[in-house]
Formats: sequence, C-alpha cells, structure tokens
Amino acid sequence: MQPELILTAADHAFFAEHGYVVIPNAVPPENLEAVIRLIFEFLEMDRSDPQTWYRAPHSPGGMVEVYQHQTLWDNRQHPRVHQIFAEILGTPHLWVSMDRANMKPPQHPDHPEFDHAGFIHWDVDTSVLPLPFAVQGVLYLADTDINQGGFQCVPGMHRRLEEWVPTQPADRDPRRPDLTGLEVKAIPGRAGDLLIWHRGLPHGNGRNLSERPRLAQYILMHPAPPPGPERDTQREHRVRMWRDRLPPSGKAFPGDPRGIEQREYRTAELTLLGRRLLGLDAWE
Ligand SMILES: O=C(O)CCC(=O)C(=O)O
Repeated sequence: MQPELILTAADHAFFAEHGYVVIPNAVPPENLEAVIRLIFEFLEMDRSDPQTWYRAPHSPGGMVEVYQHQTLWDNRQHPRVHQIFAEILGTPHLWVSMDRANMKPPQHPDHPEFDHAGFIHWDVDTSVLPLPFAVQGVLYLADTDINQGGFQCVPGMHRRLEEWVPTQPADRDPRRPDLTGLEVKAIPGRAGDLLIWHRGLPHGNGRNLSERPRLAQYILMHPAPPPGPERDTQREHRVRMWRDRLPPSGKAFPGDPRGIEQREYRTAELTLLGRRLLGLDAWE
C-alpha cells in the first residue's frame, strides 16, 4: 500500500512559487534532541553554559564538522524525511548527502570573532543556465526565531535567474549574488521543521541576534545515479565515507582536526532504507 502523501497541493504550489517549503515534524523530538546532544558533546561545550559556546573547535559561522554519527544517520534514514524528498523530487530512488550540523552561537560583545554576519550564496555555478532541478535541505533541531541566525534566502529567485543574470556584470561571481535590489528573507521555524529549497535560490544563514544558539542539520537528497561505472565509483567513495566516518571531499568540508569521529565513534547502523540512501544496496 502506498503511504499517505505528506505534501499538500498547497505545499507544492508554495514551493513552485517561492522556491522553498517547510514541512513540520519531519522526525520525532527524540531524534532532534539526540543530535543537539551530539553537537555539544562533539564541540566539548556545555549546552546550558553560554561561556563555553565561544571557542575552538567551533568556527564562527557555526559549521560543526561532524558527519557520520549514528544520530545524523537516524535523521537521514528516517522514512518521513525520505518521503518528503521523494514527493518533491518525484522519485523514491534517492541518495542522501552526508552533511554536517550547525551551531551558531548568539553574538556576544565579549566574543566579536564569533559575531558572524551571515552569508548568501549558491552552491551551484549560476553561469550555466538553466540549472538542472535539484534541492537542498535543512532540519531545524530547535525552534528558530527570525533573528536567530537561521536559514535565509531570496524567495522566488529560482524563477527569475535567467532574466536577472544578463542584468549583472559579466565578471560577477556566479556563486555569490550582488544583493542590490534583491530581498533576503529569514525563515523562522519550529523544532522538527524540514526546509527544502530549490538550488537556484541564493541562500545562507543570518546573524544571530537572539540569546539562543541556532541549531540545525543539513540533509539533502537527489536521484540515485543510473547503474554503470560512474555510479560504482561514487558508491565506493560514499561507502568509504560512511564506514570510515569521513567528511565529504573538498575544502568546503575541512573535517575535524581532532579526528574524534574516526577515533571515538562507531560506524552508523543503517536500516534497509539507509543502505539504499547511501548506495550500499541498489534501488532497482
Ligand atoms: O545554514 C543554513 O541554513 C544555510 C546553509 C547553506 O548555505 C548551505 O547548506 O549551502
């Protein structure tokens, strides 16, 4: 029997118009709590003591260099998360990213080096248009106010890219928009919200002017590649990342210089769905 659909027609229409959609209660509260506990333990910080929130191994933008812990995988392989992506992408045969978490502490006058202004970017090269359809996602681990340094974007920009790009200088940065004339909107959310956005939206996160840290886990899914040697190579790499608890390659994902994941954590246990989302088992 087919599971009941999660996204309504209104959700699809909102996504088509604005380029993002927020789906509540993507995972149970205990899954959120488990990742929050992981974040503070990994960062060697005391969640209830703000004095501990402003020091290495933390980066000012709040990226937490943990990728393969069981609690992260429990959210990636949660059937509801998979179904949400499947409904957006139009296929259940998906692979999941092995992305990190975020803990952006509130700005504090004693720690100006952690007062991160936020950013807006694209993860794709917008000089090659039209962009192939793809999405990204962020799971809100805790309630996030509009001023709490959470996700922000330029809604609707995915529909206007092709007319906007020719209005920009030829030497513009195709991964960072000049925001003149564009409206950036912060998207507040509740714990358990899964926000999915179209890759064509300029996006990032904001400055945390609240008194609480911003807490999130990045999760995206994309259609599994077709069988063939290219898929085999990708699969091998992905399985090694999962098994040996490694970050994705590339300088955007520096990993943890302390090697905590490799030394102290165990390889995450995968469900049948998790094995397919990794690529360990084929969908077909
Ligand atoms: O922190 C956020 O919500 C945005 C993250 C982001 O820009 C990205 O995943 O590319």
